[in-house]
Amino acid sequence: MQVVAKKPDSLTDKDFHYCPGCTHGIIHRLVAEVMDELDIREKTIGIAPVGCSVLAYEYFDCDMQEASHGRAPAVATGVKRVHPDKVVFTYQGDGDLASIGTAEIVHAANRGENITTIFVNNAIYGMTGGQMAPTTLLGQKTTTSPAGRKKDIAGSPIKISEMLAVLDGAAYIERVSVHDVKHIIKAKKAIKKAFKMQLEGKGFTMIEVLSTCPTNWGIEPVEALKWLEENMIPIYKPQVLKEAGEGE
Ligand SMILES: Cc1ncc(C[n+]2csc(CCOP(=O)(O)OP(=O)(O)O)c2C)c(N)n1
Ligand code: SF4
Repeated sequence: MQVVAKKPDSLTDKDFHYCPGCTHGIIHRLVAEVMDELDIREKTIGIAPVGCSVLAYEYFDCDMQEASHGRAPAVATGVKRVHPDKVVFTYQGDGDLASIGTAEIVHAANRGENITTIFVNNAIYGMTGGQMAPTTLLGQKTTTSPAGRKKDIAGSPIKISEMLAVLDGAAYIERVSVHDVKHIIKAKKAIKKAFKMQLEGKGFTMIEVLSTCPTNWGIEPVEALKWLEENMIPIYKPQVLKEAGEGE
């Protein structure tokens, strides 16, 4: 029988532990497909975060290193500096990257570390049952904002990609989404471009991927895709935030 679709070689055979409808699985697949297509699996080192994707090291079939809360960019910096010939990426959620790990990501981007960050923004801490994250939308109800996030108490959602784009060391920053096929195709192109730029030594690259958490949003998987489109896209517009040109 002709094989028309298969698991990428850069994913292990292990079944994902993610909840039904969680788009972490789609994002894992896109990263793995890019590793396959660029033929870099044997020289790639991924850094796993704390969060629902803490077990990413079980799923990516390349060398993996676990980092403690928010420290993935610092760990990636060390790994890349010791092994400049390797492709190094971090895979981090918004609770991990935009809160406890804010300092690490800002300074890694500012230093222009030649690493790639996959930043999964689902507007919540998934792993801990749905705490408010810095990225939680105004009015969004979470376990720690049961009446909805209020600007006078918690401020507005932090737009990390916009923040990092102003830093000289950031070579390429794009925000993408995976709520429908059109956006998934675009997301893969962006991830591939980021890895390619790392191979060319261009400096810090980050792809923010808007993602779902049906479990802690308290809605069904299909509804979650719609919720993302209707509520997250207007605040977190998918776009290229930074693309450094030649000579920059
Ligand atoms: C205020 C706070 N700081 C640190 C932690 C430790 N911690 C546990 S899970 C987690 C990240 C989980 O959320 P996220 O990164 O958004 O990934 P998700 O689980 O949604 O994929 C962190 C930082 C915490 N729970 N609360
Ligand atoms: S809790 Fe949310 S982010 Fe975590 S696996 Fe489930 S759906 Fe995904």
